[in-house]
Amino acid sequence: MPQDPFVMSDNPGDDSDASLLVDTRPKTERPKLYKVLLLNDDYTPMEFVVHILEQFFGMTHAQSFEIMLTVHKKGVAVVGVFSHEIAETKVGQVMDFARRHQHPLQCTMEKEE
Ligand code: TYC
Repeated sequence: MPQDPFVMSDNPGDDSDASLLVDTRPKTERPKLYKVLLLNDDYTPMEFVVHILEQFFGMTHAQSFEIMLTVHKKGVAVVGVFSHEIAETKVGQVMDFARRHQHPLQCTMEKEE
């Protein structure tokens, strides 16, 4: 009895009489995350960098000092991971503050893969 609309298929797993296929894929994308990076230079005072990490990234003095030393020794460190908007704000705050104090400190962001 092929294609009789009132008789269900006998074959298990056969969708031929199903009227609805449910799409179970989530409709929301995960927000992309961005790493905020601090770069070393030879001129910005260590205490200035520590202050920035406390002020703009909510770190304790001990955490700030540790990250500052990592940047000083390795050249760069991730200081936080944020949404695009927050990362952009942090980079702007750091660059503004450094420029106002005439230090060459560089702060950038990059997409986390
Ligand atoms: N290298 C700097 C100095 O010796 C200190 C420093 C640390 C500068 C971290 C920038 O992101 C930085 N005064």
